[in-house]
Amino acid sequence: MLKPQQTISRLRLSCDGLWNIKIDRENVGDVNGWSAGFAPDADVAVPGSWNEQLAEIGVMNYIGVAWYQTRVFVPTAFEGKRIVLRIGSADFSARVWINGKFLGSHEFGFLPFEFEVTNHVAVGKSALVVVRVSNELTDDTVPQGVTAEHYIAENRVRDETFPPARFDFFPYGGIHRSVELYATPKEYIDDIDVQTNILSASDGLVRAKIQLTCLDGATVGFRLEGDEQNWTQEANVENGVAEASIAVNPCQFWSCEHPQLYLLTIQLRRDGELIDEYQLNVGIREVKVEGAKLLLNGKPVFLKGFGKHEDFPVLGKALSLPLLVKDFGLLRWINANSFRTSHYPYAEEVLDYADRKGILIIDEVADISRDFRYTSPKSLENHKAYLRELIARDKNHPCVIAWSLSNEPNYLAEQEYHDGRGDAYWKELAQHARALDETRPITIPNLQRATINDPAFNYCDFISINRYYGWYENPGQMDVAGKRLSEELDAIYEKYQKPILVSEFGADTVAGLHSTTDQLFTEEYQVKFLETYCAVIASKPYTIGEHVWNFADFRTPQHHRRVVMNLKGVFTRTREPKRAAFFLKEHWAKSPVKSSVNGEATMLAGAFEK
Ligand code: GCB
Repeated sequence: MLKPQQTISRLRLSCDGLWNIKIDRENVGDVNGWSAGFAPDADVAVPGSWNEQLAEIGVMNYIGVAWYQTRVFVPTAFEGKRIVLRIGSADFSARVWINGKFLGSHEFGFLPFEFEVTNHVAVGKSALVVVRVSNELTDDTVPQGVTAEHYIAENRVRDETFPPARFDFFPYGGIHRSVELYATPKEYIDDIDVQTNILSASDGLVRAKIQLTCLDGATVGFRLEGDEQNWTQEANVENGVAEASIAVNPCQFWSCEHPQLYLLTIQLRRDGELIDEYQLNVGIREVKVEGAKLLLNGKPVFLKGFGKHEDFPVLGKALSLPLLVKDFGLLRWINANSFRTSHYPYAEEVLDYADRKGILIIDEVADISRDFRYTSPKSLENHKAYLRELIARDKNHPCVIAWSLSNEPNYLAEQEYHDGRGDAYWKELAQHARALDETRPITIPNLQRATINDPAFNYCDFISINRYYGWYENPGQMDVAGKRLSEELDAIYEKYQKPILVSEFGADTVAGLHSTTDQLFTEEYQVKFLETYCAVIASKPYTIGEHVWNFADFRTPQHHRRVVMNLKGVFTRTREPKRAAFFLKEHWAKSPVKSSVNGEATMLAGAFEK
């Protein structure tokens, strides 16, 4: 799915701003006809989560339906064009109307969706947009939901959180990313699929496949612009498709140190006349898993970074550009080269920025703590559809180096996972992922309770493990923790012979709390925890990276083990550094020289672009 863009043939109109909201606790909005407009309860900022923004009207912990509305003036410049309404994300599902006309629904959170509205609006007049948003989740949704009834049925009252969630981050509701009305020509460029290869030290290849809504008789021009040179090609449209293979020489490959982007301009023409134009940044690079290594452009790369969250006071899960710039500045400051979009796809603006800054991204499906007692064929179907939408959105980003299909399945160690059902599930999902994108490795972060016999490991190109020895187990005993981590890493490598990323490890830390002895929650203990893990990881030739949990403190549902937030951040929620930040900055400044599996020393790539 192409992001809206302003070009010579396309126009964009932001619908962000202050909208109206009406909370629908009794779910009566449909019968009361709110889709045609309603008397609001309050104003609400879009993008924004309703929770903290409107806490004072009683929606801080609200799980349910809320109706949004705004009026948008459709400019006369949109006359004669195809007009589309696009919502960057509405969490976790939405139904949309324009001028009272039902446009459709979207079931997945954290992903964009759009509807053509050409025939439902009048140019030169305003249109009423109504969106019914729900942050409810069920057994079949991605991610799965949990209710008080589940807790009782499972006899696990002690695990209860409020609001109920199957995951350890706050289930914010709302329209979290930008809403736009955009216009394209009636015949238009529908999709672009770019793949790149390295042919030699100075030769790169860009293969572009363009989907068009017009059939034969049209041509497509391709122009690839480098800093000093341009390459052009022309192709005929056949059955709605045009393709080009552009050899780039001399080629600057995209990397962390030098994130070179080439600007690809696609022009659709008929009889020499320009119909539509779209531009895309292209990074020429290759990612591969070979033996026990992760290779970027043929060189081993060691991932230094974090699991993150989209989370900030008042904003909730809303996109904030100042925060984006701040976070990338901190990543650079701390010498990180990567992060995982734990536990859901982040805003497209984040990936655009990572392309520019040379940050490597593991892009995660919002499937969290999947419980196989509640997993049905419908769940798998939804999971596959989610992955399809994610890959369609993010496939052209050079920063995306891997797909994470899920986080920590088998969280409750239910036996249904290990009786063949887990294996069959991942087998089918992994096949699906590879059919959609054969160029990127896949992984599924494992938790210890799923054991080293986790069926997910069979289908991963590299293994990811989330570990908390020294925190949830062996608290205060980092010597025991380091030993257990070391033994487990060896056991996993011996069994699977695949490279391993330690994709989570961390300790809750109250900024400003200190101790001379090993004491949970102190800044010193967080440093000792991270030092111990990093030393073990560095001693293993088959490890390909360390992602600390978490970049910053983040809000969670209420639970006796959380003080409002998960405090495992290396930065506080408002981005002040804890002591551990200085440890990591120094540790990551040394690009570690690790002994490789077959004995020779390897200098690892991945220092931040200077
Ligand atoms: C995990 C989860 C993450 C939690 C973290 C924790 O394994 O993947 O979502 O926040 O542990 O701090 O418990």
